[in-house]
Order: sequence, then C-alpha cells, then structure tokens
Amino acid sequence: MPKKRIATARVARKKLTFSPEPTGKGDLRTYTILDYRLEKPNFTLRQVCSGGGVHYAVSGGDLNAPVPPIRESKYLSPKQLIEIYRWMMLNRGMETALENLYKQGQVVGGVYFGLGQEACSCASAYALREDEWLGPMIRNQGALLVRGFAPRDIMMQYMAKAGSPTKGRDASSHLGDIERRNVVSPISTLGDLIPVLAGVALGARLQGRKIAAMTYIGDGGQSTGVTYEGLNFAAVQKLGLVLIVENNLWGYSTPADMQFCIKDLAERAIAYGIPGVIVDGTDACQVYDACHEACERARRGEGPTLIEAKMMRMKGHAIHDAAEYVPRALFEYWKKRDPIARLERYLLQNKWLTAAQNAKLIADVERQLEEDRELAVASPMPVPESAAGGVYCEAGCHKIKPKYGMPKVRSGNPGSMKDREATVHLK
Ligand SMILES: Cc1ncc(C[n+]2csc(CCOP(=O)(O)OP(=O)(O)O)c2C)c(N)n1
Ligand SMILES: [Mg+2]
Repeated sequence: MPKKRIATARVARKKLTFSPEPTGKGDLRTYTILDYRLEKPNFTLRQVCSGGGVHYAVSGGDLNAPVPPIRESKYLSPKQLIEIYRWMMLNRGMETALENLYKQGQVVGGVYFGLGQEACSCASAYALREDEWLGPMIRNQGALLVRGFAPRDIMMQYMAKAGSPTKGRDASSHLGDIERRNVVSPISTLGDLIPVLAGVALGARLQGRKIAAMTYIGDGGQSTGVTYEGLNFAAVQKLGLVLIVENNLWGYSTPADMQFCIKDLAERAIAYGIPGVIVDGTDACQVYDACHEACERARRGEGPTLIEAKMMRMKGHAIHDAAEYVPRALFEYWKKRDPIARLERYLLQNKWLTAAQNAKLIADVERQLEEDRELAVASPMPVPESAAGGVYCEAGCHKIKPKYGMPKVRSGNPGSMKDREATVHLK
C-alpha cells in the first residue's frame, strides 16, 4: 500500500551532501539518509529456547565476509590520521591498564570499557576545535584523552585518589572540566546530556559564538524521552548540536534488534527534521568525516546532525559482566573489524607510517601509560577530613562565574515584542 506510507529512508551512497528535505513527488515521500559504510552487515539476533534455557542466536548476514577497506578521508591528512591512531591506542592501553588495576584491587567501583569503539570516541572528539564543547558518555574515555585529560587523571579517578579530577568523590569516569577543556561530565541518566549540550549550543549562540557541541547516546539510551525532547529542541532552535548515536548492538544484555523496530537509528533523524548519517564506527576516517561535516553545519548555524555509528561493544556492560549472552560468532566477526588493527594496516599499506615508526609509536604509548599508571598508583587517597568539603558552597567561598560573560539585552520595553527580539550582546 504505497500511498499510505508517508516516509521511507532511501540510502544514498554516492551523494555526500546533507538532505533533510523530502525528495520525490506525489504521495510517496522519500528522505535521504547518508550511508558512508563500505559494508552493511545484516545480522539479526533472536531469542531461542533450548535445553531449558534461553539464548540469543545470530541469523542472516555472512559471518565470514571479508573485512572492508578503510574509506579514504576527504579531510584528514596522514599526520592527523596518525594522531587519531595514537589516541586510539592510548584509549585501549589505558583501559587495559584499568582492567589490571581492577584485578589488583586498586579500583574503587567498576570499570567501563570502550573496546571496539575507540575509532568512534577518538575520531569524533578530534573533529572538534579547542573552543568547542564535548559531553562524553561513560564509554568515551578516548574522547576525554583527545580533549586533554591524561591517562593518569582517568586512572586516579577510578582509584578515587585525592589528585583525581573529582578529588576522590566519584569512582568512575564522571569527570569533566568546564573551565579549560570544555568537557561536560558524563551524566549516567541516559539521554540527559543531550539537552545539556543543546543548552551549551544555545548559550554559545547567545554569545555570538559559532561553535559545535557534541555528545553521544547509546542504542539503548536513544529511546529515552529526554533524547527526543533535547534533540527536538535543538532541531527547532537550529542549535549546533552533533549527536552521535553509538549503536554497539547491545544495551546491557538486550540486543539492538529487541530495542527498536526501525532498521537504522539514523532514520530517527527524519522525524526531527534534521540530517541523519550512518557510519562504520570502526572506521576512524568515516567517523571523522561525518563529524567534521556535522561540526561545519553547526558552525554555519544550520542546526543539529544525528550520526549513527555502527559497531559492537566488545566487552560486557562493565567489568562485572562477562557478556556470556553474546553469541561468540558475533565477537569473532567484529574482532576481525578491530578499529585499531584496521587503521594500523591502512597506515602501513599507504606507507604513511613505516614499520619502524609504528613500533616507536606503540612503544611511546606504552611508556606513557606505564609512567601514568605508576604515578596514579603511588598518589595518595583523600584524607578523611576532606570528605565533607567541596560539597556545599559556603557563602562566598567560590563564585560560579560565567565562562564567557552574560548575554545582555540592549534595548526594548520589558515584556514587549521588541524586547523579545532585541539584539543580544556580550558584556
Ligand atoms: C534513564 C536511564 N535508564 C536506565 C539506566 C540504566 N542503564 C545504564 S547503562 C544501560 C544500558 C545502556 O545501553 P546503551 O544506551 O546501548 O549504551 P552502551 O552501554 O551500549 O554504551 C542502562 C539500561 C540509566 N542509566 N538511565
Ligand atoms: Mg549499546
């Protein structure tokens, strides 16, 4: 019944321009969803009852498909791509160190991993300028590194050390820095970062600043009400928000197939009236290019973009979760698409990196991680007396100052239409 269908998503692989507007004629509307991927895995996970238990089984798709090449970046120089590669290795190495620290009983609380998602975390944050803003989620520890946090900061945070960014008051990566690094702390309540970052983008516009504000949401978290509210507000206000939907196929132990009925989460963009883009989240070039284009849109004041990054969460939800519910074949499939190994091969094959340079880079990363690990382990825990400090602001103990200045309305009568339309100036 084609006449009853009001929207279908058409995949355009070659046309790499955003088109949130409906195309096509007559009763049937079609919308463009850009798909940068060079491979489109088509697996389905379903529940199967056997042997008195329930487990997930994979069907469809080719589990032995050859690994696709990296898509050549339209924007990145070899030097920049090597920098991203280094961040990705630092991201992974830091998480491996954290896993070991946890097993040695040094970590307070759990550890969350972005294994398999390093390209998404690092290449996205790399697309931001220094004066732009990031709101990472718990798996985006690589993005924290790109924004200038050191591995030792994150290690100390997990160990609740006095010298950690939250001075030992939080035991996972709820850390930010709104003064120097323009990083809003992760918020565990899924989706809540979206209106916060939309607010950052609105604030920036009131200051006359043309910047992008980037944040992330998972395949599970994107179904929350606040995701809709935040993104709709950003769309209506044409705010410079870049939302990366990290479709890593799992929300805790629930597969993506049991969380939503659309094929691709990028299709949700159609309902907001904003561009939707799909990238292979294990290809740093695709992630960077889509984020760069979305940031450029944001800077031009054209509004938000939704980028769906497809990949696989290669560990359990956190360190306590052995992910035994994930079919092994799926792990094997995605292991072959490891973002770091793919990028390494690409850099070597293109002769942008020699084997010797690569070995030096790997050794440098390992040395830095070892230095940071030693320093973090040796650093002191907070003194008990400090527990009550820094919780409430005593009268006048520290002022929360606006970072850039307050927007100032120049003219107009209070409450009048003119007042509402008055020009906003920096103090
Ligand atoms: C609003 C809300 N509901 C539930 C939770 C509990 N919770 C934490 S993580 C998680 C799964 C998230 O899955 P997804 O969004 O796909 O992110 P991923 O862990 O895969 O990165 C859930 C249900 C929460 N933190 N916030
Ligand atoms: Mg998920």
